[in-house]
Amino acid sequence: MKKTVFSGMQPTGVGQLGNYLGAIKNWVSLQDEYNCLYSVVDLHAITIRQEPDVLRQNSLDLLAMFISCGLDPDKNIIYMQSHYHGHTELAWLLSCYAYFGELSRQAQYKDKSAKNAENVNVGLFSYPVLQAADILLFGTNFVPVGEDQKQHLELSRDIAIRFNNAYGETFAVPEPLIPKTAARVKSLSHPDKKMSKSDDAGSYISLLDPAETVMKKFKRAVTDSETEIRYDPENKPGISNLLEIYAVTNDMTIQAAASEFAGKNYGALKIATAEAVIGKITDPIQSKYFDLAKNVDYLYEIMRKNAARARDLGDKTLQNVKNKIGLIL
Ligand code: AQP
Repeated sequence: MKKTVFSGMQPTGVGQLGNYLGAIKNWVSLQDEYNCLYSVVDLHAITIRQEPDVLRQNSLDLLAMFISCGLDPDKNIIYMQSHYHGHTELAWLLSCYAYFGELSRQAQYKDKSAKNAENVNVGLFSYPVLQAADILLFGTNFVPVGEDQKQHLELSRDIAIRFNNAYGETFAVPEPLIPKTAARVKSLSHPDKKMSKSDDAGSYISLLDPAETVMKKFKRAVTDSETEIRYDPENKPGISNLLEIYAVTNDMTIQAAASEFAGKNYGALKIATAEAVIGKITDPIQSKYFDLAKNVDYLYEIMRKNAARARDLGDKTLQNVKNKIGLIL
């Protein structure tokens, strides 16, 4: 029996380099060995105010981006989170097994509520419970994510274990799959922070940036006032970030990347990193994307078909959970 993998991405944009290197690249590598579900988690995105038309477009675009990055929509279940009610239904049930204290300690909640002080809504607070439902709904064994999601995943595990202890073996307890390199790609303008698609455009590489923009952004990347290229994330976060991006984009170790640039200047590293990224994202990702994005009927067909596949899987868990809790089926 193949094990199950689940992961999701918010349609707050079409994806940035950190999303690709920290998550999607690994999703692609898992698709043959596991039963994988990859979701455009639109219900998570609305914890921050979204323009309705922009959200609709971003959701469709992100779906097209998943496929363009190499995810096969027949092999994997690629779908919109909001197309299967099981996510929100299980989230309510699980919220009765999650504690206020543990949710208020989540770093992302603190971070996002500080950034959106005018809209600290309940959804932002209970986001990790919805995430636990996303994962536990399908008997997920592995969750490939970037490092920023580690704390949320711990919470999903705690909820699963708590429920299993109360009602007997119900949920598989999921393990995170966090890549060794590029688990937290940093912002190009603030290399002490992670790269995010909702930050200012100069700080991240969009997967749809044209080659000239990618080159310009890397050339402007913040480094330090020294001249030596070495991997030292604490003291040289900007240079270490570039080395990491260069290494993972070229499928090599950070050590090999650092020795390749030993004795060279910062400009050489910036240009080589930009070229490596351009090589990765322009073709085949962007060329495939621009073809697919035009084919809206095909994207809708995938969405509908795969939501039904997700429903078939998730409904079994949902019924089991309701029964264990004591709801009449
Ligand atoms: N900088 C990053 N480095 C490595 N992995 C990253 N991920 C995000 N940023 C980096 C991983 O991408 C997956 C999907 O993330 P998400 O879209 O659900 O939300 P996020 O983590 O909040 O990503 P962004 O780009 O920062 O979105 P916004 O700006 O909307 O909040 C996750 O596996 C995440 O770890």
